[in-house]
Amino acid sequence: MLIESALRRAVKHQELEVYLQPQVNQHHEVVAGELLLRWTDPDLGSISPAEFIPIAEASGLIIPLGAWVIEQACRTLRDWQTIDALKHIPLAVNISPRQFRHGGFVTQVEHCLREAKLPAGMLELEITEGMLIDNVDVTVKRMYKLGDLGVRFSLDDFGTGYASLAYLKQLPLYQLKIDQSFVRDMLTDVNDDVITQTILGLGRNLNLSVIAEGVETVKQRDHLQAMGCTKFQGFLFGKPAPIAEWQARLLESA
Ligand code: G
Ligand code: G
Ligand code: MN
Ligand code: NA
Repeated sequence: MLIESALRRAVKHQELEVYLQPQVNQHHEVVAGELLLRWTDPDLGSISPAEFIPIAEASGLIIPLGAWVIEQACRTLRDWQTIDALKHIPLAVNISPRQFRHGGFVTQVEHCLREAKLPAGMLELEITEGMLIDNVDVTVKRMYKLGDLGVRFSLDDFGTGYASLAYLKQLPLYQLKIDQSFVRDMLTDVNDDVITQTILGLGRNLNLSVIAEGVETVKQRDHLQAMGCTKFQGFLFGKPAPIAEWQARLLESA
């Protein structure tokens, strides 16, 4: 309750921050970014989204908060359209189930995209398998509507949920994100290695992009690359940092 009221105030006064974590190709070039919320309360200190997102979901605060993150994404993308070194970098936003199911969601995204005048494919939404269990028909319809607006979808934490593989061919998906738990244990646990390999094969056969998350070591990167993985995200390539900080770094290295 304490966290909820502090969060309510923080959302109202826009006191949360949006961080960016880069996603790279096999040449370590930044090809996209994921936006991740950060929140430091003056009294409670820094609170992880793993803790406050579920509270935002349960309380409904995720609706204004989630809308704000999408707005930040579209604004950043709009600014980047005028900068050659940045204009080809799409941004991904994590979408929680309640946010996606909210009646105004498609209209909100449409509005942000229209204001920012973005080329198709620049805004990516990360959804989880959990979203594909209830009300699948509504979810699929909504995904196609958003897809028509030029939005791309990634399936986050792939392999950890309960969704049926049959959905992979029904949904307008662009990418699978191999959950970081598989990448973390891949080199020591043969099961995680086989699962990682299987997801990469699934992507190849279904014509979906696949990105490995949580890549922390060169050994993990090399092993993933040997299995045909061409997209990576993790501390090895860059930690989440404020958008402005990554923007400066990207311009420096351009
Ligand atoms: O960045 P970090 O690993 O601390 O994030 C923890 C969890 O919070 C992850 O599951 C991540 O997807 C989630 N998260 C971070 N930012 C957002 C956001 O803007 N919206 C939603 N729905 N989840 C987020
Ligand atoms: O659930 P989702 O995949 O959106 O969450 C991503 C989370 O993973 C973020 O909180 C981010 O801070 C964290 N993360 C990103 N890269 C790494 C990494 O290399 N190692 C670990 N342990 N966590 C990471
Ligand atoms: Mn994510
Ligand atoms: Na993930």
